[in-house]
Amino acid sequence: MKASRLSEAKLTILKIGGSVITDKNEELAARTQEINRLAEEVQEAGIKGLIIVHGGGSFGHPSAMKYAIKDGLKEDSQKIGFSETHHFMTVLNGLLMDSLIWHDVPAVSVTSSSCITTENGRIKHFEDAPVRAFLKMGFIPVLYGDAVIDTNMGFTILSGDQIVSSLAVRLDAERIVMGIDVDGLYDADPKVEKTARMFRRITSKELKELQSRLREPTACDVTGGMVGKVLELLPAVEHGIPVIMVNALKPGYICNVLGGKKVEGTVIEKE
Ligand code: IP8
Repeated sequence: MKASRLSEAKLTILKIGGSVITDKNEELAARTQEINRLAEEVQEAGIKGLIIVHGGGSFGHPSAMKYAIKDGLKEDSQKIGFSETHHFMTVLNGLLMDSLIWHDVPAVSVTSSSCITTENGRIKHFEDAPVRAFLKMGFIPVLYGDAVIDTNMGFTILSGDQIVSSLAVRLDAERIVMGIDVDGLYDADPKVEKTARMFRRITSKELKELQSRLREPTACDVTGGMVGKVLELLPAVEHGIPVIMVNALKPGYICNVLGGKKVEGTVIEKE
């Protein structure tokens, strides 16, 4: 569905990676200092027209993996795992919401599993009227990767990245900012390979070629780590929406990029 532009305010969608706000090497380990710093940076940037989407990190992924939620409903014993995964996401979301509101940011949590259903893992129905209305009123909607109902599989895991891409296209966003835990997009995993080279700018065509060479994630991640991320962003990039990948662990980067300043990172563009 092609959406009309939302008032004059240009829309930015900010994804905050699960590996930024949690420690993925431990279960349920929130990085509260990073959460607070990022909330402060969002407040300082003070931009109009912003949606925040966050990932699952060590809150969503371990139980999603333990109960094989992404593979769909196969036996009743998985149901408690669905509930647990969704619940842990609401806990992580609550920590971010607490901090945003404490920092005077008019953020409103929009529960992904209550407004999105998928079909074979792809977004099929997205009740986006509340998100649009919140934006129009000057609120900052906050969504997150979640355990969701799937019309064919019973349920599955929906990544925050697919939500970002879908929202960006539906709402005709001006840009997507991906706050990640490394400096940008590399031709190999920079945490493993010292010779990994970072791209300053890459086109969707080059990205498609690169896809097959990027490794699968090492830490627990049911939605495909960096490979999953770049794949999910392609529809938005091909719609003409640029993606800026920056290191959200570096103080000031998110504030600067939101404020339109140039920061070190990777820009993904159509051409
Ligand atoms: O971290 C996945 O979202 P992502 C959320 O954006 C869950 O891939 C529940 C694992």
